[in-house]
Amino acid sequence: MSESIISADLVDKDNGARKPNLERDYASLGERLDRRGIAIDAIRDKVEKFAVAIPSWGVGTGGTRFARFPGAGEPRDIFDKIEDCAVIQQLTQATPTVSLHIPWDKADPNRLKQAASRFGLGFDAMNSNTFSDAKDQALSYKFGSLSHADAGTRRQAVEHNLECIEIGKTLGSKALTVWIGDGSNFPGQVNFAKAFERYLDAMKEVYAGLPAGWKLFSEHKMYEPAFYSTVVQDWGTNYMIARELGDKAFCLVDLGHHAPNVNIEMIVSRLIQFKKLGGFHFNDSKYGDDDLDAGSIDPYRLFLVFNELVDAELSGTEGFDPAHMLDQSHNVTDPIESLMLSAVEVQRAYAQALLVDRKALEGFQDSNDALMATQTLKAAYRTDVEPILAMARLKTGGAIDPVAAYRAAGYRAKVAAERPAVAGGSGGIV
Ligand SMILES: [Mn+2]
Repeated sequence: MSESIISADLVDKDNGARKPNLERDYASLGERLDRRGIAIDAIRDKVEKFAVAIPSWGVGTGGTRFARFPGAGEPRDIFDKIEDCAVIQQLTQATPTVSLHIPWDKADPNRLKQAASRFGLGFDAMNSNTFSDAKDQALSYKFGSLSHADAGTRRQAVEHNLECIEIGKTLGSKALTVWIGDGSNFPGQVNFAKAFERYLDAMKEVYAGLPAGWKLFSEHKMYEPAFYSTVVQDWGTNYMIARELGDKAFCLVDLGHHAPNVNIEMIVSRLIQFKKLGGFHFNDSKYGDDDLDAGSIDPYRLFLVFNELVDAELSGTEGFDPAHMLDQSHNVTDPIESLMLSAVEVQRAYAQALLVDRKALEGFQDSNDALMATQTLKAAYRTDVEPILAMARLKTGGAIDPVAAYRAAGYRAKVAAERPAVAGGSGGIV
């Protein structure tokens, strides 16, 4: 039995007050879904099994290029971060794993494993960092890492990735995510082809170090911190990388790493079709890589992404097993509240996508009935699935209203007293 940080009595009491209304809402929605030929319990069962990983860096307060305003009770180290992640999992029951960032979260792997298992948490993908210089690092990444012109710097970056794999092996992780800041700020600064060739050669060395059963995720991003070109700038380049490296290499899609208006759901479909979709970094954005809470700006886009995922899931696409992770920066909200609600938003998009009448949709597509085809998607999207999500949480021991239970528990005030404010800390802009 794993430990609970928030008092189970408090959660029970809060749930008890909300349960009668939830049961009525669930029954009413169940009746309406039944009329559409959908069994509500089957949807709830799937939602219960749906999980999204929490990034360790997400529980700290983020920042912008201009400033970072630390929040009260911020985690001081990875062990505090694991406790915050345990709170998110306890109340949502949707986030059973944590994704670590090395070197930010570097600690004795056995101690890390012990700290997480206390709360029943596991570890998701390991994230390497060659986009900033670690303390006492021999060679700088100012002008790149895996694509750097200097062989010694590339070697150092490869070794760092191999070290992340080693740590991950002890933790029970099964994937390495590589995102690099490599690129250029000025035309002519780098030779595009040579830089990409150096990157591929370096990644081949990292790939060779993958243990059996592991996956390697490469993450594309069109700009920032390099503002003229990046080495892994788009999904096409990302696909080439995954193809070049081999069967264990997949593309990771961070929703914020595209130009405004790009059709991300179509990218997702392409990567599924060619068996190279590795997983997601969920977040939302208005202008660039804003790292806002999932579903906060364009929930319909999130739904459309899940429409593609559910389509692949239901059609039994071979090898389809994408990783789900949040990747956000919380500048003005309590990160725990944002992450709880974001996990729920991702679940919501999944539940809505499960409601799409796929047989009807196919018929409308085949008969070129554009209006009814798009209305079929809208009918699923317009359905308020909150009772399904809340019932899934209640059934698995979470909170019907995670934010209300969290606030009632006074967790933030409690940790603010225990964790004195520290200067600096790592940002969350990745
Ligand atoms: Mn990301």
